[in-house]
Amino acid sequence: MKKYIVISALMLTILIAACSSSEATSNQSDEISSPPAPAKVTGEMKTEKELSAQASAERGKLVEVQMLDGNSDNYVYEPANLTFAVGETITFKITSESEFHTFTIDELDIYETADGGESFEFTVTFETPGTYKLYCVPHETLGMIGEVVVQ
Ligand SMILES: [Cu+2]
Repeated sequence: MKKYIVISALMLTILIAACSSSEATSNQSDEISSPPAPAKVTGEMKTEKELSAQASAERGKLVEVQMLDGNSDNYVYEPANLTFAVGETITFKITSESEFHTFTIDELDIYETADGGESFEFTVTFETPGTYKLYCVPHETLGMIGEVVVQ
């Protein structure tokens, strides 16, 4: 008796499947004839060249400043006088000869440092015209000063 019920249940399932199979088939062919629309790509695709151009635009012009101390009583920035245009973006590469130095401009909230023999890079966009004093915190009194003019 149990077996009979199981079999008739099976038959019923097959019947239902057979009845709806034509619908299923037509659904399937619909899917094949009209594949889903491709996913939309949002944002701009950029080539590596464009990306590196963008990166260098953000970095602006590279300006190297040596922070010299080799002649122990002569602490200097080289160059010590720098002039930039308002709105100009500059990436500074400061390189210390052999001691710890700072590249400090109080009015512009710039306080960057380099250990002896090391370089450090940072990017600044000059927004306000003016004449700014550059100095090295440990060596200001020894004359390690400079001037940054933004005009
Ligand atoms: Cu110094």
